[in-house]
Amino acid sequence: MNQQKIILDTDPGGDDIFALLWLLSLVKQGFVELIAVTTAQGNVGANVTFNCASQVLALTGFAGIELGKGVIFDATEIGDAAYIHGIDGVGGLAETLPQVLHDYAAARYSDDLIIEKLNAFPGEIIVIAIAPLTNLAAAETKSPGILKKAKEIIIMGGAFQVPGNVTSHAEFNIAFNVEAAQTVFNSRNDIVVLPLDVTNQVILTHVMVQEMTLINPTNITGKFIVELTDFLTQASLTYRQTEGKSGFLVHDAATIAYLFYPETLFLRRAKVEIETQGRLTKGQTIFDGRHVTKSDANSWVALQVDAANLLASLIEDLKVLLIDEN
Ligand SMILES: [Ca+2]
Repeated sequence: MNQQKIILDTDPGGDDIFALLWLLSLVKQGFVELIAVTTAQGNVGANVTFNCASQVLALTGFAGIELGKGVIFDATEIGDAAYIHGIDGVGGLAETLPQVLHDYAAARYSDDLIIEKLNAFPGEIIVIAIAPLTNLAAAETKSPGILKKAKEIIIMGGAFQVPGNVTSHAEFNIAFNVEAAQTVFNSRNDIVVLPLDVTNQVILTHVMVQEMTLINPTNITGKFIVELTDFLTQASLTYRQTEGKSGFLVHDAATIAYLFYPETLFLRRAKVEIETQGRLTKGQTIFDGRHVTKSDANSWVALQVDAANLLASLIEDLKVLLIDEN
């Protein structure tokens, strides 16, 4: 089987964990070779996202996967998202997870890892970025042209025809480090973008994950998924993210759907620009929505989603992680 080489750039907890678990399920099914997980500062601090990713890898039997530590960016005007993801990124559930097996102090920085792997496998690796773009931009700055060596770059970020989630106009991953976002969007002409326009419609619920666990009710990964879903649901309701529906937005998982279930998404060719200055609009992602010739297009932007089938695909694949090895 032709395995797809992937690097996941991520800032877990929260919905990142669902994207990571979905990817690990595809590894288990033989569809993916996960080259590295490069953690990023974002939802919570760099050491917290590193430890969280390590614990999820240990939980699912993938502790051997190399983990990068996030490049530090301290000039952000946007606070982290610990208020929604908990100070450990997983709503206090970190204590229930296996020990951290990767060594933060000894780990390599995520930008160095991205540079090394893209040079080792030019044109072969898909980079999935579901965090602020600090690591990718740092790699591009250190080694200009390096991001062109990826087979494809897929980003969860931005808000085009819907409000933002950190300000009225800006989405978190872009707003956290606007210069980094600009660097990445300038790096090539085929960036794939999964913005809030589609991810706002992808609501994972307790009922969905509870039914999933029936395949093996005592499995600890299943138990963790249900508890994390319940925690994120409460936070989402508090911050009015789901129009009152009991569930949470599993934003980052949309990137995995694009790759493995592309029939669930409808994309538009566009030139995406990042507002890096605006007093009220800093961090906004903008394209020309008129039906005119697209000069200098740099992206494919998802604007419609078949959320029911995306979520069904996620649930069916996660079940694979709940089956015990003999
Ligand atoms: Ca994320």
